[in-house]
Amino acid sequence: MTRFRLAPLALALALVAPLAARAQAPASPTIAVPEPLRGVWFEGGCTAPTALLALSARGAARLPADDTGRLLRFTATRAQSDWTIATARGAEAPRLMLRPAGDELETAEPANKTRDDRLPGDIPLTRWQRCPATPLTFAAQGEGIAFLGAIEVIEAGCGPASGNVPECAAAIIRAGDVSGDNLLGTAELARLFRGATWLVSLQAEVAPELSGLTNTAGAVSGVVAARLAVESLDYDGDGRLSARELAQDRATLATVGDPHGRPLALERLSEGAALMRGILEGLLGSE
Ligand SMILES: [Ca+2]
Repeated sequence: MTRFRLAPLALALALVAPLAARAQAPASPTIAVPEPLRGVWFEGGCTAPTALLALSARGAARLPADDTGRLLRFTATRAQSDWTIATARGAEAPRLMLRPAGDELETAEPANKTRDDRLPGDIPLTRWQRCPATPLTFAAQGEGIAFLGAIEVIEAGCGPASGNVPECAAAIIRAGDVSGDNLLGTAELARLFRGATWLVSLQAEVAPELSGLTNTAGAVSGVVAARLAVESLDYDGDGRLSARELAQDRATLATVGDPHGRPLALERLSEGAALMRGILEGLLGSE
């Protein structure tokens, strides 16, 4: 549980720090699920589907209605006959095969040891359909599914391929801005944090009902982390974060200082109260 409470805070830190150092190798434009296949698919009809499959450009989340879900984040895709074979991160480099079947989608999940040139072989195929409206069973997964795409926008803007702070800040705004004002308010940030919590718990193959979305602690900590982020960075006090505020002190690494004064004993400044006391004592020359 602790992990889920910490996840939004971890993301808060990730959002306000340049992500370049944390990101993976630059994504090649060829690593992509074909656009017509992206979006949300259902297995077992639209009234009472048994599973949901969400496909983003570089990821897949499979969510059975009554079991633990699975997250795949792709590092490579390639075409083989009418299939797209996507290979995901992970020690066993799991693969997901996808192909259109009329208006529907067919998938296959090969065993780890099956060679690519033997695919799909006799693996059972799963058929998925689009539904005109979200079946209620999966309504609570919506923010997480949205974040599956949002994290890719952030990665594209913050990875080493772009690698500069203004682009990273703009990508974070783009990923999280719901209202279209190009700013992030508390609710928009909390939504990102809840989505991140969902993704982290899915990655850990934890049951969806334990994920941050439906878990009170996770949801509350998302709001707390969002308030913290807004209060920490909202320099103009409008209650929302702009790309400029996100990039403040990061876009331009600047320090000015003052030639007067003398160094305080920094080891005494490690806590908030000590900080104030240390500064006052330092100013008063009693350190
Ligand atoms: Ca602001």
